[in-house]
Amino acid sequence: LSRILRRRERLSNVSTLEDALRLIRDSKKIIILSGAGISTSCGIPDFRSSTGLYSKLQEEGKYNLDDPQQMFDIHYFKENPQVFYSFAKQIYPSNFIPSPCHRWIKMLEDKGKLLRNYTQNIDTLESLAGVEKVLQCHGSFKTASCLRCKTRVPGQTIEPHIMSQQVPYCGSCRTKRDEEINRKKEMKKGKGKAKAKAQWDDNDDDDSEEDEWGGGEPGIIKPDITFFGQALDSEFDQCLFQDREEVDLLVIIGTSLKVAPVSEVLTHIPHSVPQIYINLTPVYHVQPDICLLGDADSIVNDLSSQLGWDIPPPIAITNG
Ligand code: CNA
Repeated sequence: LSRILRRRERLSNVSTLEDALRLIRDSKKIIILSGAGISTSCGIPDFRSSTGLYSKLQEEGKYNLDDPQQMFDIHYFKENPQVFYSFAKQIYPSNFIPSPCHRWIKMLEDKGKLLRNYTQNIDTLESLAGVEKVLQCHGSFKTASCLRCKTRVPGQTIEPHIMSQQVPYCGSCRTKRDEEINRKKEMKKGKGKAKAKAQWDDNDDDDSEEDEWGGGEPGIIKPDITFFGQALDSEFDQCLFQDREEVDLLVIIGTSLKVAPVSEVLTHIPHSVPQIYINLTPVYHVQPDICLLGDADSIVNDLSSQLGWDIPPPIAITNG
């Protein structure tokens, strides 16, 4: 509480749209912390809104989940990968066009004001809008990895599986397994020559050879999006450690701030750094200095026009 009171006292003259305009105009090292709310206008539902994915999953009930969050839970995924793959094409980024919010972030970057965009989104629309200083804190569909041998492949490799709702298995594991089986077969052949003819029958057992490889199928491939129960890439800590020394304004857009550790960015930057929260719905578990409630696209459009800044127009997306 004392921290909140100190902040309120320090920012007692900061509570209006004019203050937000002044802060954005004067700041040179802005961190943008963004979430699913900046992509809803692109047609990608968020998680927690009344029309979001969680209520949709609950309403549909077809996946038999105890809790809609299980869809993105790593332990559940390992046991039931087909559930995620029967759903994944609904969130796969294809044919989406960046929103005014994405383009607003790009505009701040072009003006030399963006320190970094920490996005929780996995849709890569920031990159599509041309933002370079972006950290995809929860990964993306750009790459995918084998849960068993950790081999990483380009995301396009599993696109056909996502579209046809099939679980992809690792080609690299398969190759390693086949090589191992062949190697053992060769060894046995060599040994067999030196041994008495009566023993060879016992050695010719493919199943036991597979078991020695480790058993089972090749690993499941999972898109490199962070599931509940998975740690964030260490790049997140490194960037935050570096940026906290430089940041002069934190702008939080379109997030419920319910997912840690990204939600904790607010407490990891110095208390002296002002915070502006732009969202459809208010938050009660944190106290940003300025809350601008409403549709994020309309708010950033409004802020820009009042500052006399032009948000870049949508980029033409061409197939291929
Ligand atoms: P969330 O918990 O669903 O919160 C989204 C917030 O955005 C809510 O508070 C909404 O009120 C708000 N919101 C929705 N529409 C608008 C709008 N037009 N203008 C302003 N605010 C709006 O999602 P978070 O991002 O907070 O949670 C982090 C999760 C969501 C991450 O792990 C993401 O990977 C995950 N997610 C990402 C996407 C995506 O990549 N587009 C989509 C759905 C979920």
